[in-house]
Amino acid sequence: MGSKNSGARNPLKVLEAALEGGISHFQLREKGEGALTGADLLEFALDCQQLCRSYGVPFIINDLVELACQIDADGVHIGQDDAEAGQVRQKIGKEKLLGVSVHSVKEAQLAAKAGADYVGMGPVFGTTSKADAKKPAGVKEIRTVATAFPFLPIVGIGGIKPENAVQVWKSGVAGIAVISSITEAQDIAGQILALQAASKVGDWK
Ligand code: 3NM
Repeated sequence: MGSKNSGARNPLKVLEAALEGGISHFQLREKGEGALTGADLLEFALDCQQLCRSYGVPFIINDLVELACQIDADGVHIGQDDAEAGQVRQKIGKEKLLGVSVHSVKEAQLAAKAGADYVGMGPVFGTTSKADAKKPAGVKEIRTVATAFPFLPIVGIGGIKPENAVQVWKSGVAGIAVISSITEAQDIAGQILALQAASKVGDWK
């Protein structure tokens, strides 16, 4: 999430509630109308980082490789239209997390070769959180990539809620990435629990 994803609520309070609720990673994605820049963005990023550190949760920055390096973030996530993954890996070093958004086996293969620790795939469902989101793709390609690269962690993204998360978990993802269904939830911890619990549905069969 970014500073504009929490509606009337303070984004740092929303992040804190999500950390308290048990999110495993946090990605700062500062985009869209009114997005913070310059010193304001730096301050917000440092506040998010400090909160994440206090919960021992990795803090990843979307797109802004320079900012990630400047504040020693735990990782960077880039899309296909951003910097080239191999160059980003060189820049951030071996120890940092690198995530790359992919939409096909070919893109996943290139990302893995360039040193990605995980790939993001989406949008699985319709989303209003990303202005330039592609058409909802469902989970078919996730299954294909998961089968082709069983050891490459895939994170599903886009329109994921507790009601539809089971099919995403079942497609072979290692994780799910969520903005609105957490930032808009009244009970943030309860929502996170429901999203996580969806990974267990059917396990006993
Ligand atoms: N990336 P929500 S979809 C940030 O398809 C982002 O790569 C996407 O927000 C992609 O959980 C998306 O509110 C938006 O749908 C995710």
